[in-house]
Parts: sequence; structure tokens; C-alpha cells
Amino acid sequence: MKHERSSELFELSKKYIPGGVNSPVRAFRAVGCDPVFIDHGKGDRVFDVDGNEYIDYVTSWGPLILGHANEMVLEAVSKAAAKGLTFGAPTGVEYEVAELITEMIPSIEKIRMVNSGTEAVMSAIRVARGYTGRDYIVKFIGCYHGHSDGLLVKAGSGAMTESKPDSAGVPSGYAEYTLLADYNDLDSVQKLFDEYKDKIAAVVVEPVAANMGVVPPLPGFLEGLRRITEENDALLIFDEVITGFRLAAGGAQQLYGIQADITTLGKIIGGGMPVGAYGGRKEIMDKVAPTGSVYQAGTLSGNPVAMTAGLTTLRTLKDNPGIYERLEAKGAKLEAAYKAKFGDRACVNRVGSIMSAFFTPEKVIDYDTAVTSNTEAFGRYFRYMLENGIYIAPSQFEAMFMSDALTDEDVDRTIEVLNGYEL
Ligand code: HOZ
Repeated sequence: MKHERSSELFELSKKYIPGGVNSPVRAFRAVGCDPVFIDHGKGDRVFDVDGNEYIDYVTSWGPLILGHANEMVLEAVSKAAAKGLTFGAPTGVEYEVAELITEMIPSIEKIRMVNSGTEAVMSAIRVARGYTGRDYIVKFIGCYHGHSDGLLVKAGSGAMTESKPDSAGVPSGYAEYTLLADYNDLDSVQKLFDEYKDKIAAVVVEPVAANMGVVPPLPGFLEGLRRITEENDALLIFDEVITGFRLAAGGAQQLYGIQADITTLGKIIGGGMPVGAYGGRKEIMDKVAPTGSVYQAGTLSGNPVAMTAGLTTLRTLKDNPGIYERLEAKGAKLEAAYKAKFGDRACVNRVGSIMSAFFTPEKVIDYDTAVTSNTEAFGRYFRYMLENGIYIAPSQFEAMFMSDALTDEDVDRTIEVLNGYEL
């Protein structure tokens, strides 16, 4: 495969953009090659600027559950765009999305739209603090909740990929209020509640961790978090930026039968456009301005074009439960193929349409086990897959995302390529 134009664009970009990219993992630094620059996408494929074609398991890191350039979404977006791109004033489509989300995720009675997952979690935490009158929060090592100051502490995703789980530029005072627990370890959570009695506002968790690679909750973990937070009058925040509308129409909450107090959303909620949201019980959300005293605002929040993309995507998911069955079947087929290929050399974790193959013989259940992975081996596998037309996330510590546009033939082709890999 030739990547000449991608290389040219990368050199040019590096002159004007830090590292040549607008989000660090895209620079491919962890996988020992330069990034490919994308020209366009259609269905389950992306095409780079050199004309190479790939089966896409990144799908913009999750939003494109219906695939690239979905006709229904494009048509709805074009109509909305023709009416004007932004008004900074309320539009009718905003309540339609809000109403639909409250139907799909019953723990959400009221919801506020923002522009990204980062903004959603940052705002949700402010509300949790305002509602409880407490300052501390508990987060899990290796979970990623966006790049706001207080959450870039032992963070996953790009921070983990770059081996810098703590960011420079975060005043120690901010991070002081972020208490750290181990994913899948309830004792570590209980200890913090014992030590910081009546001081913890909320526990924030990815119900399926997907930013240290995919790490499912062990049986009883989410139930335990629900119990501990209730016993201590603290709120449980589910960060469903990745899992929301992906693992089920009602997200991880539906899949595991646990209701959060506040849920944060992103990715799929925007159908490919920049949207985030946070929502929860009425009395919590009524704390948000202008009803309440917790301030949060945004010129482009609830943008009508983005809302239309989200509404079309969410309606499609709600009306077509078969999508989740198809995703499960494709995921199961790929999981079986990966397990057969790697055997004891890798730990393959999957929940529905998100999956990771960790290059370690350990069972990956948390940050400590995730980092036993051989990232050199991952890099070699990544480069092989890319050169053979399979585009996966360029980091051991991110997820593979499947879309409904992924065809059975392309799953078979992926398995064929995988089976050709020399261990
Ligand atoms: N941190 C994002 C994935 N968890 C990467 C987003 C991007 O580079 O677009």
C-alpha cells in the first residue's frame, strides 16, 4: 500500500498543528507508523487520500453505529442545514431529542445538551457537587472521562496510550478532590467512603470501561457501586459516552439492569456530529441554571443540525432492535476468531459491538492487568492489519467498534486477514 499523500499531509499538518493531529491518539505514535489521512467513508469502509480502502473498526471512535454517510442521516442533516446552521436560541428539535432519550434511558428524566463527552462529564460532576454540597469525587484508574482538569488523573485513552495518565497543567488543587479507586474492586471504593465520610459527591464510572481497552464489569461490581453510593447519599454517575445506545437502546443501564443518578452521553447521541449530554432525575437536573444555581451554558449547545443527526440515529436504533442482535452476532463471530487465533497469547474482551484483544496472557480486569499488555506486539499486529485493509484503533488501550453497516462478507474478510497474521 502506498501512503505518499498521507505522508505529505502529515508533514504539512505538523507545521501548524501540535503533532499534526487534533487529538493525540490519531498520530499513531503508539503503533510505530504514520497516520493515514482519510478522504471519505461509506458504510463500513473508509478511503484514504492515497485511494486505499479499509474495513473500518474505528467508526469515528463510536458515533457511527449506522456506518459512514448513512443516507437517512445525511438527508435529515441537509434539510436542517438548509434552514440555518445555528441560532443560539431554542429550536423544536431539541425537545424531540430530549423526549426520545428519556424514553430510551428511563433514569434520565431531564437532560441538558452540550457539545462533547468531555463537557458532559465535567458538567455532570459540577451538578453532583452542587446537588450534594460535597466536593470529592471517586473515579477509577484507567477510566477516561474527557480532558477536563479534575478528571485527567490516572486517565485512560490517549493519556494511557502516551504513558502519561496524569497531565501537565492540572493544578494539584483540582486533582486533590479526585479520589482514585481500582476498577472492578469494590473494597477500594468502600475504603474511600470510610475515609472521606460524608464528603464524596459522586462516583463516576464507565459501566463497561472502554478507554483502557474494553474491560467489562465483573458480576456484582456495578450493583456494589449502586449500593455503596446509596448508603452514603452520594450520586452514581454512569459515563455512557461510549456505551450509550451502543450496548443496547437503553445503554449499559439496560444491559446490566442498574439505574444511574446522572448519565453522561456523547458520540452516538450526535449521529456523527459533535454532541454530548448529561441527564438524570428531575430534582438533580433542576439544580442546573436557569432553574437552579449550578451554572453551565454554551452557544452551540443543542445545535439544530447536530440534534437532527442525533434524532435520526436514535430513532433508527429505537425502531430497529434487530440492529443490536446483528451487532452481537458479528461481535461474537469476531471474538471467536480472535480467540482461536491468539489462544493464550491474548485476552479478548468483548461486550456487544466493542472489543479489545490485549496482547497479554493475563485476564484483563483493570488498569494493572491492562498494562501487562505487550504494546510492541500490538503495534506489529496493528501495522499488519492496516496494510491489509483493516483499520483498527491505533492503540492497545482503545476499543474496536462495529457498526450495523459492517457486512458479513467484511467480517469474513477481517477473519481471513487475521488468520494470515504470523504470530
Ligand atoms: N480519546 C478518543 C478515544 N477514546 C480519541 C478520539 C479521537 O482521536 O478522535
